[in-house]
Amino acid sequence: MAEYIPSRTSETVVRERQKVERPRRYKVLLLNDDYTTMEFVVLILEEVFQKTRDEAVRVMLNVHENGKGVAGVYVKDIAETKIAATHKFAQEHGYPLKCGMEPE
Ligand code: TYC
Repeated sequence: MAEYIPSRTSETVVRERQKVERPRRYKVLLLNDDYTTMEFVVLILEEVFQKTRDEAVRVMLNVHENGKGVAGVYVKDIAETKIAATHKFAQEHGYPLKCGMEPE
């Protein structure tokens, strides 16, 4: 939107107002599988997604029962970093745990 600002002289200064948009956010979705232990998923939710133990157990059980669930909502870079950390941590411990992301 153009904003007309009278200057001290007789000219008129036109300043383009920048549109400041909230960065798009992404849901990080945790996927269920038959091999990763419940305790390990809870640990991931505590360590990577900064959940309390109660929240972590609730999210893990939701994923276990429904096949997938939201571990957290973040801007793109952070979501990607958390997914990479989850996959690395799981792989290092021999678990097939997977997660992905989708726009909020
Ligand atoms: N279904 C797993 C089990 O019974 C537990 C689990 C929960 C695995 C959530 C992955 O994202 C997951 N051991």
